[in-house]
Amino acid sequence: MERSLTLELVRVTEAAAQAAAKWLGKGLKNEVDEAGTSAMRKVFDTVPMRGTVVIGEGEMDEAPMLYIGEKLGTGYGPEVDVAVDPIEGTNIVAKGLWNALAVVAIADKGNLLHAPDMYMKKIAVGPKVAGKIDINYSVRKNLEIVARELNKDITEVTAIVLDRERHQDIIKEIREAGARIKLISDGDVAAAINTAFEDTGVDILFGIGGAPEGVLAAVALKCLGGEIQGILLPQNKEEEERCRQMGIEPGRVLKMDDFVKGDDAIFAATAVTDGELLKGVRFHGKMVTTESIVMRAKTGTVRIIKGTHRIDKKPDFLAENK
Ligand code: VTB
Repeated sequence: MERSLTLELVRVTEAAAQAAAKWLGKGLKNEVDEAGTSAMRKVFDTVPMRGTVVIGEGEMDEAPMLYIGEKLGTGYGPEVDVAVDPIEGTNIVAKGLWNALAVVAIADKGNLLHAPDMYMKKIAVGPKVAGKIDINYSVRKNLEIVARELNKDITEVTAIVLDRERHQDIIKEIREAGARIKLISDGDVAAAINTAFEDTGVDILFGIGGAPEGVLAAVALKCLGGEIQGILLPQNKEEEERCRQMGIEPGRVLKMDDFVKGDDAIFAATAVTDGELLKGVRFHGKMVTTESIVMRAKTGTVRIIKGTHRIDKKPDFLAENK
């Protein structure tokens, strides 16, 4: 896959983040999603690739854009699988909270797990702990491993968990083990990425989130040398059947290579709102600033890119303040 695609993908996430950021704090999550999705879709038309959406906004009959199976790109260039979450954390943006991202990942055709939209139990860590944890160990045992590998006392280890009723037991176990917790309202992709950066103060992600978000996090962690493990949690017979059709028996632990085969994959994300790693979109009259991360698994190059955008010189869909 051409390395030049890395920068092309940042343009895609920058556009989605800028469009969605206009809706910050308005309490309108559908509008956040529509703005991000439509801006992302338009920029994809300019990317030199032959992409097919494998993780997107829904099935063809339920999503107008970026639906599963949709073809993206100019129609020239490499054939790739595309996973998108135009705005990971629409609620976050609607409330003006932390860590909403516009996210895209691509890999050689056939290499991304086509995870259906269902729940997945996850555990994720950064490079120093990768290869050491096990989703089937107890929470305490995994925390002890993190403490050992990071050379910390367990009381200094910080776990990040979605603030949900279903996580009461995990939260209890983390507290009983003496570790620290960050509870988040949404955004477990950013949470998983943050485990790979010491500065963020986040060491391990536990809990149940969306399976598509698990695949996006896996591409990012592959680039960063971290690790995610997941178990699909079908909620009914139909979801169980979908797992079987994919060749995944319920309960099977998905490892890095199940999420993304090989290492020819690229991940890009732009912050819509502020987070531990990236600053959110800022508006300064005709200028908009963005912060993005883009990385390539093959080389392990990680770039944090600050962008300054002149909206008066942009296509109409990005230049409402023109
Ligand atoms: C998580 C979170 C997402 O969905 O995956 C969550 O990271 C899981 O679903 O930002 P529930 O909201 O049902 O718990 C999001 O919140 C939204 O996609």
